[in-house]
Parts: sequence; structure tokens; C-alpha cells
Amino acid sequence: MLKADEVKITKVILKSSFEMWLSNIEVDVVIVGAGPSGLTCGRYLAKNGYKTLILERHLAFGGGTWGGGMGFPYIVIEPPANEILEECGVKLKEMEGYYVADSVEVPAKLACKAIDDGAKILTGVVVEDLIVRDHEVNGVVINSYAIERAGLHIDPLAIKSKVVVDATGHEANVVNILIRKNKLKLNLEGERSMWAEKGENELLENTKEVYPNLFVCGMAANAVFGGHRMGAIFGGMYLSGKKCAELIMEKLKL
Ligand code: 48F
Repeated sequence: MLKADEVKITKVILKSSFEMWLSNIEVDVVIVGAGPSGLTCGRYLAKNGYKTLILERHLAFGGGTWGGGMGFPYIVIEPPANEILEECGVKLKEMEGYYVADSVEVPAKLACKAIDDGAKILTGVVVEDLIVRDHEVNGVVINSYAIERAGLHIDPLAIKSKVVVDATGHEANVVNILIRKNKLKLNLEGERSMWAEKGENELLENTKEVYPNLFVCGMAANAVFGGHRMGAIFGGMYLSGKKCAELIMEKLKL
């Protein structure tokens, strides 16, 4: 006979959730967006001992990886980014001087490794504002994505962090919020048309701290600085996430 007591099920879920939230309201780094760059950045930070929380508005992590190129379920990775995926156990096949990977396997294994290395991924949570004090970012303001989607007027909660990472992809949502809510005169250029090779290289240059304690990585970095989009080649995303983690570690030096 299988056991199933509704009240005990409810109690277990509520108690676990409270414990989890309470241990994550002050962290070293909040990463907004669980796409390829955010997951990679989070994994390296957690692996090196930084308390890292990855917030994703959708219920699934992985961002723009799942659908490959136009729904054909493969993505292309150029060296040396293959090493990052190999560390996560992704099976890669060499073709035409590139590597090709299954677009469902990649996010699954990246997230799995990030979790095993100590990062906490919370899904269904949207970042709708930032905590900004004395011209520094000090954390994020969060809500349930279901509440936002329903258009309900329910006040948000907040998480304090030493650093916030905008890994929200093409929309660069966190930098957008920073500029809009704080009346900054910064220029958010928006991404340029597809030019794969240029876009991939710009991505690494554009991965940086854009405002005290706010870093950008992944496509958000090119959206902020007017870099090109690159389509279904993903090496730059993983390398940008890794670079972002290295810059943050250099800044925080645990
Ligand atoms: O878009 P996304 O995959 O970002 P990325 O890591 O990778 C870009 C590639 O997927 C692809 C590409 C490769 O050529 O250009 O597009 O730069 O993942 C961004 C994630 O951020 C979430 C969003 O749902 C997605 O999963 N996100 C965006 N805004 C918010 C957010 C927000 N305000 N709060 C929480 N999550």
C-alpha cells in the first residue's frame, strides 16, 4: 500500500520552501536568466565557493537552446568552448571544423552540472526591479512570474547580493530596468543583424561590469553594446558565462 497524506505533503513542501527561501535571501551573486550564459556563469561561481542563485522566469531553464536552429534540434559550438560542455558530460560530434550537440541534451546537462556544483536554480521567478543604493546595485526585486503574467497587483519581495548578472538574452531586461527606474543617461544600443563570427567575438569583449555590481553576459552583453546576433552557434555564450564568472571572482575575491 503506497502512503499519501495530503496534509503531510503540504507540510513538507511548505517547510522545505521556507528553509530554501530563507537561506537564499542574501547571496554572493544573483544571476538573472538560466540560458546558456547564465547557467555557465553560475556553475563556475558555485564551483569556486560563491553562493549563487540563478533566477529564471519560465518554469524551464535553458533559454534559447532547446529549439536549436529554426526547430532543427542541434546547436553548433566552436572551439575552445567545447571544453566547457565536455566538463558537463555533453556528447559532441566533430563536423566541418565545428562541434555539433543535441539541443535538448545541452541545457539538461549544463543545469545538472550547475546544480551539482552548488548553484541554486529557481524557476517561475521574475526579476522586476533592482535594489540600488548610492549608485551601486545591491540586489534584485522579485515576483512570481505567474503573478506578473496575470497582471495582479501583488507587491514583490527582495534578495540582497554583492553582484547581479544580467543574463537575460536579447532583451537585456536587467540593464533596461536599471536605466528606466534610475533615470540613467546610459545608452542601450540594441543588437545588430546577424554576423555570426563578429557577434561571437564581440560577445566576449562586451562581457563586463556595466554599472557598479552589475555585470552582463551572453546575448544581453551584445544587446547592451550594439553587438551582432549570431544565430545557432553557442560557443560564445558559454565562454561569455565563464568570463563573467572570472571577472566576478576577481572583484569579490572570497
Ligand atoms: O535568451 P537566453 O538563452 O540568453 P543567453 O544565455 O543565450 C542566448 C541564446 O539562447 C540565443 C543566441 C545564441 O545565438 O542568441 O538566443 O544570452 O536566456 C535568457 C533567459 O533569461 C530569462 C528568459 O526567460 C531566458 O530563459 N529572463 C529574461 N528576463 C528575465 C528572465 C527576468 N526579468 N527575470 C527572470 N528571468
